[in-house]
Amino acid sequence: MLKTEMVKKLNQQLNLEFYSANLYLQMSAWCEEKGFAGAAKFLSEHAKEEMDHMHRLFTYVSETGALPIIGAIDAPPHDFETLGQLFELTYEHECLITERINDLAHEAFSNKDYSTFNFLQWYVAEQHEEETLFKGILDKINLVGDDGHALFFVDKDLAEMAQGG
Ligand code: OFO
Repeated sequence: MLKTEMVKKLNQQLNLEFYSANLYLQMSAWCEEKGFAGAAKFLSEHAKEEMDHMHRLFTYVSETGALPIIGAIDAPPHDFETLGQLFELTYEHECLITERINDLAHEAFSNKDYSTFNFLQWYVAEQHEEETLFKGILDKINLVGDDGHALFFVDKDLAEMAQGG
């Protein structure tokens, strides 16, 4: 049985994961429109992963006998300056998610809610991976700058990364 406050916080996170999915899906549309087909594929695949993050929380809240609640999800931005700026935002967003997960883990631990603390460990590991992944892409883009020719190859890399899951 989860504490009311913990249910509320887990539901907030559930909705934030929904937002992450929408954000990346929306970003994929911008990339597609600008001709970055690889980045579009990568981001739309990643949006599916975010839906998985959402579902895991949904199932956990439900299994503990509480009610998962889907609220109003903020509209993500749909206009970006450059591919670099877009990936800058993805990295910032992942850092924000990591902070939220850490806060949740801290809350669970200090309330001796070891079940939730244990459940959150998957997210702790996942956030480490996601930060590394997005930082790597951002570094690559920053390295080549606005050189269209080089960006073409970065985009090809992203298509391959999407292929590999
Ligand atoms: Fe990208 O990790 Fe969930 O939100």
